[in-house]
Amino acid sequence: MDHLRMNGAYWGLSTLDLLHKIGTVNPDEVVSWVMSCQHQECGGFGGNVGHDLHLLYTLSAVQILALLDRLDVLDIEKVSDYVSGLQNEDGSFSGDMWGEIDTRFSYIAICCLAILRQLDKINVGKAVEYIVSCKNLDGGFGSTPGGESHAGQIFCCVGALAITGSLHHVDRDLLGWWLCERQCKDGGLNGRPEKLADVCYSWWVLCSLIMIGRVHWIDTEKLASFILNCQDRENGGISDGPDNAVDVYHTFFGLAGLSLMEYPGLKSIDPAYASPVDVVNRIFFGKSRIA
Ligand code: GRG
Repeated sequence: MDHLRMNGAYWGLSTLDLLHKIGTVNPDEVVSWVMSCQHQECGGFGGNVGHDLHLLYTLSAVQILALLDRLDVLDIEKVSDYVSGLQNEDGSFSGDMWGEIDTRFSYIAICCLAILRQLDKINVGKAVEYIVSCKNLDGGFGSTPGGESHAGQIFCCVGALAITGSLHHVDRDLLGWWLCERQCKDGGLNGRPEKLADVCYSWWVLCSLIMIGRVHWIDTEKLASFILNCQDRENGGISDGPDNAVDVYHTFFGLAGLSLMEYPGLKSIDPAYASPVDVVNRIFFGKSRIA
């Protein structure tokens, strides 16, 4: 998991914050490690020290710094130049210099630049146009035009459209129908038809339903029970399904799903930015360390 450590840090630290336990880590140590993963020549971040840079790890680094209210350590110009430089002519985004294109990267770039308040560095209209070109007849979205609808990609497309104020491109009833069909008999959600339920879709599906105002179309009580049933009562973590091995990815997305359902004792998480609501409010409305 070495190459994914930046994501692991985002999942773990966000989980702690949702549990009101972020105080258990030393923020200076985290910030210093995050910054040691940055590539000085262009501003992007790798998944670990000495690893290749990619948009995904760059967003995780920015989200971690925002969580700790330490965006001031960033050279905002440099990071946002790296992100915006990955936009292509047709509005899509590549994930890194090797050029793979995917709507995940559109979301990542848009979310990252919004947090850095640098969205004006890209052609937002074309970015939205590309995302809309990945919409399918079933109301869902795929990774590229014509790609199969998948709950993970739907989160990315709906999230990017929400951040850019473009949700009018979504057919809420049609997409809401496809998304609510993801609830399985055991109460859990799957990512596409005929697949098993997996705790991570408690995030990808649920927050998409929230963003389009159709969350009342699923049974949230049954979903909460499914997630709680995937918690390992001995070590506390959450797994993808009942009785499986736990990991930090499913622990975060399980908890984030519970937070979206206003489970007692948890901080609220923002469905579009995938960061705690108070962090998002601090970035956009509050006193943050960047001017
Ligand atoms: C900041 C929250 C956040 C995300 C960053 C990387 C990214 C943007 C989003 C990823 C969205 C995505 C595609 C999630 C799905 C991941 C997953 C479990 C894929 C496996 O899908 P299938 O259908 O297999 O091949 P399953 O396991 O569902 O049977």
